[in-house]
Amino acid sequence: MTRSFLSASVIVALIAVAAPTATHFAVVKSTPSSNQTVAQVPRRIQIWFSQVPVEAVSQIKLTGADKAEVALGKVVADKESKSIYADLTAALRPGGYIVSWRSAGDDGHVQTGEIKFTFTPQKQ
Ligand SMILES: [Cu+2]
Repeated sequence: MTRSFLSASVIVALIAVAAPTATHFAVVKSTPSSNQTVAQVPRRIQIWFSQVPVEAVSQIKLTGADKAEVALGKVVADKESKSIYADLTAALRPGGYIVSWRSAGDDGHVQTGEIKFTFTPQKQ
């Protein structure tokens, strides 16, 4: 076996492994968006995915810079828009926040991720 044949085989194998990931359950967009600075408290945290999210395993958690969890309303999975969302009922202090989400798509594999945003109220 020549070296070039071997590396070609390795590349083919890597593509074969990587291919299913391309169609995997993934975040399409969110509000707030990743690394966004918002001037007003968002009324709702919403994350859109590439597949219909499974409500039973869907979670949204919001934590502040002090690691304190911010209360959110019930997490809803919307089939039509392929999104999950939760309404924000509490007031936010200015600062950095992390949205931690958990959900699954067609193959049922639970995925997790984080979306960071910053709340900087506009000075009056
Ligand atoms: Cu999967």
